[in-house]
Amino acid sequence: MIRLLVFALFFSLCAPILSAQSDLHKFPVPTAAQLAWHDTEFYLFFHFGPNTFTNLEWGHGTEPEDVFNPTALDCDQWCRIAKQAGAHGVVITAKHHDGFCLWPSKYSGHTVRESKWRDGKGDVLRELSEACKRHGLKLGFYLSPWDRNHPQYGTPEYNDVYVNTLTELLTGYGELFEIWWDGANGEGPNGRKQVYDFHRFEKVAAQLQPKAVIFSDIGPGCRWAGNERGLILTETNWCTLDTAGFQRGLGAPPTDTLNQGNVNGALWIPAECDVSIRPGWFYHPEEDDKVKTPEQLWDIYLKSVGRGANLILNVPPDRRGRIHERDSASLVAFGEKLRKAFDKNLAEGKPCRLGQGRHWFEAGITDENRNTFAEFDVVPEESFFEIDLKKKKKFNTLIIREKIENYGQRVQVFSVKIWEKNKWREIARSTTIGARKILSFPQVKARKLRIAVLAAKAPPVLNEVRVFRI
Ligand code: FUL
Repeated sequence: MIRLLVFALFFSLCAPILSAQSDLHKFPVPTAAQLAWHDTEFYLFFHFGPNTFTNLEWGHGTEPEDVFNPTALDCDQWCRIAKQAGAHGVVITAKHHDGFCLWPSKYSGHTVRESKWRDGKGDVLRELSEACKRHGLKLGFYLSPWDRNHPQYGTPEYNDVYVNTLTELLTGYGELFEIWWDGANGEGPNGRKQVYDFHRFEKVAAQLQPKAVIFSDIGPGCRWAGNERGLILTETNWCTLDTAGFQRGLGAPPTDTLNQGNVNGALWIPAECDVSIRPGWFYHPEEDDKVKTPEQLWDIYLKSVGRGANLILNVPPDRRGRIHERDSASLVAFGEKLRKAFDKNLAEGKPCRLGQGRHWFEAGITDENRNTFAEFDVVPEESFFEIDLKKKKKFNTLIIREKIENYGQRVQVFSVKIWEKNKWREIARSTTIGARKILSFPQVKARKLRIAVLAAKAPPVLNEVRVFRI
């Protein structure tokens, strides 16, 4: 029996039923900041600092400040390319493990201020944050807890230093969408290791930038996806995770758990896939011919964003302080492919009905309006969405979204069928959906298609289906 079918447009009428339903299922759900983060989908990562000039990946922290000397820094160029690539934001290494600060921090003696660059008056973060505003990109900062330069590293005072530098970043450059804490934790200049006061860092971040999502192995905002290839490795990706007993770095959950999440995880901590467009995170001239192709980027996109995660793609600026021509060519071509691929939604505004047994209901999930949605029971073979494309059309890709807002993630298995030669033929089957699923299959030609949920943690709530020929 149909439990409920609601459109948010009639929300006021249905609200009592809706809340009664929702109370039945106390699943973790995203916060407002996490919802906005899910919609940010794809952004660029900039690893930039002394390593760019010394050809290292992990600087020692002893590099003279003068090595940092970009000859033609152009953050507008970075942002233009990010936009053309289809990215919605950028994250930069404000400080990597070598401790060098790309801004003139009051709490360090190892910063742009101590370098010759712009006569010690430069601030990369200022230039980037202003460029982001001009180009309509969101901004995030990577602030490495591990610091191989700071004299107080390895003592309780370093936690104060970290809080102070974090405060500078969170108060000096406008609104941030993400704060990045990597898991590496080695020794500082005195051979000492640090015990980080992450609890305090989290509190400071929540207070100063409540809309920023914190990335780390275990969140709290979003989680590392367990590999640096940018991939959700299987079709399954739960936005929920259990973190009790785990820590960042060596004490993190196993990488396959980070990749798939926990089906009944207690917390909403969705996956972010990180990968570099080159073999290294920092720029190395000898890698100029190892830039990933647009096709490789597309494959990564489908296996990260397409599997409900976010994608952070590293594009390291070179010694001029510009994105290298090879990288930009690849990114621009990828961006074009992305725009073309999802340009024409064949299902837009087409009739979509929810069928269950002999009952049919109109379902507002083809209207490109994320606020309309439909909730239904799982009754294989009897309960499904049917979309009528009105004419036979060729297609090979679907985008499906669950209404994670208020409802969380529920679908465990779903299938897609088309009406062909007077019967329904299954053309694809997959597992989780969550924030989004981009489902590809060999091209078919059909007028009608059905999406049925075969297993779910609770009555599924979908709010969007789009159909494409890519
Ligand atoms: C890791 C770091 O050790 C790498 O240098 C890089 O920044 C990567 C994104 O995160 O933890």
